Amino acid sequence: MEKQINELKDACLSAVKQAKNVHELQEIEVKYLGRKGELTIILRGVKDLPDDQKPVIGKLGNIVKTELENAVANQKTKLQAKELEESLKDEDFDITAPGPEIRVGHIHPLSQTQYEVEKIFNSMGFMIMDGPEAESEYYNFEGLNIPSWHPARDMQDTFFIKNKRDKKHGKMVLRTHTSPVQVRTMEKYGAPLRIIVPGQVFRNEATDASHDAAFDQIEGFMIDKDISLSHLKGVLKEFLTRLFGKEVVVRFRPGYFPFVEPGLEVDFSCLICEGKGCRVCKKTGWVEFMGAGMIHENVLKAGGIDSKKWQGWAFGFGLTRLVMMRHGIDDIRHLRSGDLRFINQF
Ligand code: FA5
Repeated sequence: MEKQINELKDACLSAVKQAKNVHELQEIEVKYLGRKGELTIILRGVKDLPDDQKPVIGKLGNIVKTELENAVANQKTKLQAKELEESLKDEDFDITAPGPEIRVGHIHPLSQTQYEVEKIFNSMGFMIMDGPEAESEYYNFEGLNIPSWHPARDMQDTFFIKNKRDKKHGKMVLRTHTSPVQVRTMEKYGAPLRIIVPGQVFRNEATDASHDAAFDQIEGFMIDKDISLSHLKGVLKEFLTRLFGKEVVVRFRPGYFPFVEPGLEVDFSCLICEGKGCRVCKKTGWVEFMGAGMIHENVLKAGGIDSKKWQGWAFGFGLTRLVMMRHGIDDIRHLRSGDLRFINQF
């Protein structure tokens, strides 16, 4: 049997060498090494040999099988390269020409700034929260100290969802601000809290260069013991200075929002003219930035937090307007237009 195996090996190696193409080689492979191939059949017969021959012939058979498999694989590589070369001979193909351009997308300018804001607040110990865009009327208004009869409802008109009701809180709306996440987070985690909430909000408003019906806001709030507006000023100054990479001055003015008391409007010094007055800051030297204030005790109560023990502040600003200012974008509607000529500039 040893002789038979060696003869088969020589025959197979010579056939492999002479194969003219991959197809011929495949036929040779099947003839010798396939399931019904000659070597396979010989190896199957090893079990019927006398015991002293079994290991010797078995070992030889396996060595020959590996050798033949390697020979087939090497020859296949050579024949494939040859076939490729031949097939390219007649083609007008310049192997050195650059390939087609691969178009790589990039992060939208709104998300770019959102991620930067998140990173800065995160490094100051703030957790990032999310909330539903289709929100119950309760969390959007009542929970924030705006009952249905209150004139402050007129400040933010929204879209009411007709056929959907929240199991616990009834009527649903598209949220007009990110503030509903305040009460949701208080209910879930209790005090103390340091949170920011980036998210999309909706208003039933006519659009113009600085107003859209869907835009992005970022809410922030902090609840702890002995918290005051000076903490808010410090946090905002640090945030804006890091975001713009320049020293920024923050100013508070009185403002009204039903869910804070006292309420504030927050401005920062214009970075374009450095406070001297220009078109961007309407010659005032200040840029109007956000609403803020100390969280109203009714809001803490709605969130299950004891206002005798804990206080906190909250703020909310328009991410969309911040992005417009950072990049000098003069019309808010560009940002969601899906126009690649605009988006590809960032
Ligand atoms: C609010 O939405 C309050 N929730 C903010 C707040 C939070 C106050 C916490 C106090 C405590 P306001 O309606 O002013 O407030 O909106 C906040 C910001 O959203 C504005 O300063 C502005 O930058 C942006 N904004 C408002 N309406 C639009 C709009 N139609 N299009 C684009 N941005 C808008």
